[in-house]
Amino acid sequence: MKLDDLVLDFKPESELEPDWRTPNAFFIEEAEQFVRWMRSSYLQTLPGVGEKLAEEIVDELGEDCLERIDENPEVLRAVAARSGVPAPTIENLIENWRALREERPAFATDVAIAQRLLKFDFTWDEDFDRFQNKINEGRVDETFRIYRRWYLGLPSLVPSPERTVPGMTDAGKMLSEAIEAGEKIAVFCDYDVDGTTAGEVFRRSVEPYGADLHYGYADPHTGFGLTEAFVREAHAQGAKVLVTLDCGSTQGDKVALAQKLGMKVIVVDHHHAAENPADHHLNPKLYEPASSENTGAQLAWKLGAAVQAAREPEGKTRPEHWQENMQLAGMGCLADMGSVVLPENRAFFWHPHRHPVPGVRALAAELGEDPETPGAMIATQACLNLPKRTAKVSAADVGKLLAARDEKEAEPMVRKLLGHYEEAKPVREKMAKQALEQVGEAVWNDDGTVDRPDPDRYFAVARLDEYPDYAGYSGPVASKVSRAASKPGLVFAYKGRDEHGQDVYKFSTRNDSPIKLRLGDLIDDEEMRKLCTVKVANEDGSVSEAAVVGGHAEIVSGACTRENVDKVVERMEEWAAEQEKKVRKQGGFFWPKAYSGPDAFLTERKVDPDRLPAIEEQARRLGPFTKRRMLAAPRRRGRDDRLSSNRELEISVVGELRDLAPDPENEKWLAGKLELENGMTREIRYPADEKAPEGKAEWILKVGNPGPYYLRKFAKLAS
Ligand SMILES: [Mn+2]
Repeated sequence: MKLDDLVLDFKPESELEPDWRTPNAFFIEEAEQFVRWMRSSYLQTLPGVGEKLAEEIVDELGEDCLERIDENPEVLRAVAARSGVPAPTIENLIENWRALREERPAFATDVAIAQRLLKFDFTWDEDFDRFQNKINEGRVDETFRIYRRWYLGLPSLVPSPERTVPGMTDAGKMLSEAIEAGEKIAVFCDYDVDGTTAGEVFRRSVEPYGADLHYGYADPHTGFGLTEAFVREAHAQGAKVLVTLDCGSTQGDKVALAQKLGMKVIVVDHHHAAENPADHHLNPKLYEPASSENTGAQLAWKLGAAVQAAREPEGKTRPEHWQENMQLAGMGCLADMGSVVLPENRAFFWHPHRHPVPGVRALAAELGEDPETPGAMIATQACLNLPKRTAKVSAADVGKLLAARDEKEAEPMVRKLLGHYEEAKPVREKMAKQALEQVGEAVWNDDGTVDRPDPDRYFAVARLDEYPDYAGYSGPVASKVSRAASKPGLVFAYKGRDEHGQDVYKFSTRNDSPIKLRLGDLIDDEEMRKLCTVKVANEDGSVSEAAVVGGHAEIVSGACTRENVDKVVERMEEWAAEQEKKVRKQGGFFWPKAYSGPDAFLTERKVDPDRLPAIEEQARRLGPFTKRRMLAAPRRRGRDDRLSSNRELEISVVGELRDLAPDPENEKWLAGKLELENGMTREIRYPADEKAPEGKAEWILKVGNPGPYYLRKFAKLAS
């Protein structure tokens, strides 16, 4: 296959919307070319099937070979007869086929899925370059082997602990020796889901060796990270080693104190890295570029793997480390907005997805969510994240739930979390409603342009004064604001007056819009740090000042005093304007290579309507396989809805609206039909406050929802 065979038609979205930047978007019209490779690649993942046999199967059974085998595996016998492949090999395959299908619920055979695969691997510019180079060199096979591994989330995608962060192996050895010597190990975890799952993953990793552990958790209401109180407590308990998980990098002074008290310290963190005297400072962000995108829970999993490698006779990890532990780490990663498309993360989400820990299983069951699909556990994660949102739940409560040996043991904690979740939900809703009223909504016009509220400003800003117990919800509210206004959201929530007499606001900024700003860069912005400096109490009663601002690539949270709220907004606007200038100078619509924000956007254009039923069926069968942005959209409870939120796929079709009438169930919508060019119809809804176009138009469908379709006109068409 040559490059000419693949029509890779790049169209920067800036063409669609000249005033706002988006990441590189592209359209692939000829994904059919890939389908054969996908089929063959899929077959090669099955035990006993090599490249040659896979080719024979495709040759013999044709394009729909997987579907045919699925219907009746006996058809494989024809391959044996024809190709001279030993009959026992085929008999084995026939016998195992159904079990293998159970393990791998989705086939990578549909054009639409092929497109998604391509799309996901192109999230980063350098990946795209790599792909294109390989095609140019005629190395399509190799490229697709990479895709296959990626798609299935095979364990081989996971880099070793040492490759993840240099020094991890030695840290594992040190812990192994401490366990051998029966020394007490103190473990301090962050309070969010990434932190609490990190703690539990680590515990499960070293538990088989009888490690003597003492746990502590951060408290968001007194500050972020390792505390002097815990260091002293660990010392009093006789701990000889201190491990900090998902925190610690910026708490060098507490680390030094622990060392002074005779402890060896291992810091495992993926937040902003600073000077730190730890014996092992394991933070990928110490390197430029970062040595890994792992979150705290994944790093804890790697450290656990390093301990196991040091302990096990053959230097290998324990098999269960790749099941429950890995699934739990994947959950932490998802909660921290880890990429759902990064190859390694695919392994964390997909490969072990059948093995959730009992506490998570019990909680998900109560919430009506599917514990086998990490990305589907939206309410479950929200519950586990309560310590971050409200002072009424502590991270230690969550730690206890995650550590439960069976569902019965988990029950009291499940009850407790659910109780507080129910209490918090209406407050969260009210906060969101109030914020949305302040911000307003973006309007998508018929000609493809977007009218954003307050168009001269980069951020949609809301300020909430009445929810001091729930200021931790500023983040999720900022996401909603961002989606509604179609630009980055910034939400301030009043936390109350502290012991120093300061009126403190927590703020969060989130970006679920097509406008790309590397919000994470704000963390290092000097002016921002100055504005977010507040008085904090030290353990000895003295008062000092600290900058409270942190986060990741597209997520920033912080705190400031009442006087500085407006100044923070102003600074962020200024900063965004500078960013835009920089990007334009670098020549275009995409971010420079280091960008690690949300995924590229791709719609398969003008799909042949005859293919729609097959695409719908494929979308229904897809696994956890979508953009985080979509995962974050909460839906009504109920199995169908729940799955659909995880299985969206965008295509466009040409059709005409028919029979539009007010939707009796919701005044915001008109209900009717979309008639496609082949006469097929689909139930649709259309916003009641927009004028519906007459005649044929190109529409974007999100396939995989139980329906009806909510229509969005394809922006390009109008021109
Ligand atoms: Mn984290």
